[in-house]
Amino acid sequence: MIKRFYGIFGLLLLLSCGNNSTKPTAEKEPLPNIIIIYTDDLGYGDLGVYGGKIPTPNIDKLAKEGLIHTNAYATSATCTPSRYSMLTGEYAWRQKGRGVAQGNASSIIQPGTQTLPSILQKAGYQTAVIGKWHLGLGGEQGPDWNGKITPGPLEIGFNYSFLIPATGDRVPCVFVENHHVVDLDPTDPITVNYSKKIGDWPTGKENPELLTTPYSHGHDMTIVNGVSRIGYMTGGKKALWRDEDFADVLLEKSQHFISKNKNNPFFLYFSTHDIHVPRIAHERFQGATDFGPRGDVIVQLDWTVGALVSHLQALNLDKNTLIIFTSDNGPVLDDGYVDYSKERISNHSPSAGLRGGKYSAFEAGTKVPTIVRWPGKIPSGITSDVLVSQIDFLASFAAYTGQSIHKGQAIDSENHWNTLIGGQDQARQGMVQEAISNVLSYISSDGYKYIPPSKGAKMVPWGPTIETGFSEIEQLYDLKNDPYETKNIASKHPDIVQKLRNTLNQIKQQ
Ligand code: NG6
Ligand code: CA
Repeated sequence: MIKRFYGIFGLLLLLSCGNNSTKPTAEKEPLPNIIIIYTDDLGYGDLGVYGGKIPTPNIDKLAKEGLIHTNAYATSATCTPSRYSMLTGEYAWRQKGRGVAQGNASSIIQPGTQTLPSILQKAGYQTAVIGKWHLGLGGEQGPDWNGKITPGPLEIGFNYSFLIPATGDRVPCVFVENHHVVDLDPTDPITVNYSKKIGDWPTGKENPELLTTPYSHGHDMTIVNGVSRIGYMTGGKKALWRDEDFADVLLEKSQHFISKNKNNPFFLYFSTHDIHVPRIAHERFQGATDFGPRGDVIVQLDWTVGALVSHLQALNLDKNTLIIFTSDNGPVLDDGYVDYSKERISNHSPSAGLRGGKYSAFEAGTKVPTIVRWPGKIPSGITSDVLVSQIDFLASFAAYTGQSIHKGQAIDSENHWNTLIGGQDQARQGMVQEAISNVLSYISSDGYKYIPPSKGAKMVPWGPTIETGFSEIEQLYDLKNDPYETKNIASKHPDIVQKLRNTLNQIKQQ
């Protein structure tokens, strides 16, 4: 159902969104620029417009000028599989090796795969990914940090890439621009190892006194910039990043890409580091809130979004740019560093009360804030509770830009363009959701969620305040009437359980 909070002009606009009249035609409209702002670990309740207490005025403004989705999902409760699915239109769990990737993993998306950027590239867009990648780089042996790093984003449809190769908490702590590490001194080559210590750089385990951000679990290997990471590295001193500069560097690269492409359609996959761990905001945002570093990086993220929109406005690109703002998975407080997120959470609920969190099969794992703003095309101030999955971005944009999808590619992606932009449309019938340990559940468009039995631990082992959602018995929740998943109604509705179980098994076998 679409709720309308706008006048007659907006209504006319919305009605015109409801059919295919937003499809560009040669004489009518130019293709819009597309920006996906993909945040990391931002919860359903973390923004002001979703009830959050941490100030996010710029993102709230973005939302109020467009459409707020209240029933939108990432495909997975962790990063790599959500990103894989969004970019390829195929559920990540269909093949092994697409779980949370190490920092030296080889490319997970193979060249030749049709992707969201490759489709838009074919439609005439200049495409870029700027920010966190976490989908592996290089061939079977992994990335050659000291040479040409390929294959990577440029081989699957991006014209430009500027990457945090994996995550901020994994080595190597260097940026990769297109095929090369930025500022690498060839006389000081980088070595990376994920199983044993190499070189003589201190580690968190051996030298905790050197840490400015102590670790709480994992993350006790090589220290870079006062933070111990996952994995060991040595070399590449000149190329090392400063975590405090992530937001500024990524914004600057994005602004540059936008300016350079102001006269042609562009697609920017702007993948922020915020608000993943380690949460180290720039000095000017440190202490910006009483919520600790997690609050600071949310404020920094909000500032980034404001600056990006201002840049579009300054170039007069604002009206013809469709922005999607969303997150790769749900929230977590202690994700391996002592940053007092839990102690300082106060009355803010990162999941807006949804059960679970990052990693979990419960709702907070994958239900994410999702905002779509497209001035002049999407009326301001509307909300939609129609089911939306990020896996449908690919087919929806392909349909909108008139591109075809090859047989056998993007097999799980469906065109729900009108739903995405707030028009009336048939929702997808349902979707598969992935939690840690490859536990898959199914959510139907009429709001039932089926979680099959699984043997895993009830609480996330390294984040003991998050419920995994795993149980040895079948679970069924009526999300429309029980969004917080308080009552397992499986035994009362064996018919629904059977139907959803069968559907899930069928999709798994496709
Ligand atoms: C976990 C890390 C966590 C985070 C996560 C990936 C430990 C103990 N925990 O293994 O800190 O890096 O992987 O997060 O190492 S994600 O958002 O990229 O999926
Ligand atoms: Ca994430």
